[in-house]
Amino acid sequence: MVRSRVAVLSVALVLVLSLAAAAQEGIGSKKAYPASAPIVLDGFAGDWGIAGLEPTLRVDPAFSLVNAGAIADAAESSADVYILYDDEYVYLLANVVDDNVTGPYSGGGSLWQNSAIELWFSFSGVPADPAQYAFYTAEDYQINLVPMAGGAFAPTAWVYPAAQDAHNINNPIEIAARLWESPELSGYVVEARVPKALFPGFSQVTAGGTFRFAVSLVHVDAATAAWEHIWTPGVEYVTIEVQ
Ligand SMILES: [Ca+2]
Ligand SMILES: [Ca+2]
Repeated sequence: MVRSRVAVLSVALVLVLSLAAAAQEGIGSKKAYPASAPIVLDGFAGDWGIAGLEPTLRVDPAFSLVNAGAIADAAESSADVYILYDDEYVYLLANVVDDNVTGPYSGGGSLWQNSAIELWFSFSGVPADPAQYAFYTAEDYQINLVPMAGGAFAPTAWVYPAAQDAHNINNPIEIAARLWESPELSGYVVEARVPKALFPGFSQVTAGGTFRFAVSLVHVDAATAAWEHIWTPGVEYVTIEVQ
């Protein structure tokens, strides 16, 4: 009897684990690669050499967690995020689909209310999830990249939480962006680079290293102006393996 109960439990556990695996399918390669050529920050991704490469993480309401508002489909809000690196920099690229790119706010304290891509890095391993600001060390970051600020096209990077404000002096994260439109979709591309020497922990982005990472998008609903938010994998980190 005991044995069969164990067997049933094992089958149930395997089922739960396969469902969890299925829920993660498509979220991306969870890998960061070395840059094979110089990256030029110009809003165009042709220099990234990523043709045929799966994104590091992908955000899509088909499998990501919408934890504020309602996001109907990938045409409303979704993104492909890539991470490359070399000895000096960690390079960040996001191709964001957004049907209402907007940025009325300026100033770091309110930039998170604009259309944004939010990149959550934990190099310390201390915070249990990216929302645990109280447990952030000097090696944990939220980096927001916005194409618009103050109501105009003004690509801006901002580091949170407030304990990391020293990283916002003189804008050490260089950024470029480009708004785009196709007949069916609209959105933006952002490229940025983080200087490893100025950001403790980023030196772990080197061959054989690992770090914890998550991505979220801020979307402002086109009809209601509601602030909406979607996460991959959720309000939690995934481990990225550096190639
Ligand atoms: Ca470029
Ligand atoms: Ca919506």
